[in-house]
Amino acid sequence: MSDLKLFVAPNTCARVPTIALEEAGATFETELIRTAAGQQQTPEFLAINPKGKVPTLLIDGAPLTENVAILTWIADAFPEANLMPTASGLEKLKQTADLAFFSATVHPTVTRIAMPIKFIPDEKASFETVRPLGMQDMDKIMKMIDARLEDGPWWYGDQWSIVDGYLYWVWTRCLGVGYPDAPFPNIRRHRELSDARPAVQRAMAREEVNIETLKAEGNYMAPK
Ligand SMILES: N[C@@H](CCC(=O)N[C@@H](CS)C(=O)NCC(=O)O)C(=O)O
Repeated sequence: MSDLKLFVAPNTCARVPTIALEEAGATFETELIRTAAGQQQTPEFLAINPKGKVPTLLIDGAPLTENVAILTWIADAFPEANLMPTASGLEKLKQTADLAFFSATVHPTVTRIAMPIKFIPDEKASFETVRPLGMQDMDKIMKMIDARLEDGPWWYGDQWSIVDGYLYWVWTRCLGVGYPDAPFPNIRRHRELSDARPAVQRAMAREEVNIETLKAEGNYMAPK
């Protein structure tokens, strides 16, 4: 059994591997990175991940970065947890495409909605321009995802997978900054079912502890 440490920050995409590890029943430690205070850019953290990002998973002390790789590693390391449907050849590559879709298409759209200030260094202007355009693109994405879940409840039908963990993070992140859920009944159902999963609850409880720590330190940046 590998020694696992996951570098995390609340509300970020580090929620996805946290859920995956909880679903796998893994024994793991999380370490909070204070992103609002710039801890991801310190020499100590950059020595672990030169990209200065969470999540980063230390596997027996060796860092693995990028959600697509981290989630794939977790699924392979805990086969009995069935975190992805069994597949090979083209079907396996389609699963990689699903993870890459969330990482490379949906996540950057989340950033435009949730952190528009990253694109225009004027908060008011960013809320008035970047966010609405991000919302428009997100509507197209969510419409497609909602249609995919019609026969659900999960991305791959009856079987929960780490793609569902990814959707859960994206969706909750969007709702946290006022994205409307009314037009997407199947994603709403997905969220309710996800909230009821003990592993998701344990992952969110870990985040809650970190939020309280950040608040106590004055380092918490609430979504707005
Ligand atoms: N492509 C990376 C993206 C990682 C990423 O953007 N992480 C964000 C949090 S969601 C982060 O660390 N932000 C801190 C920063 O950019 O300073 C992945 O999928 O793992």
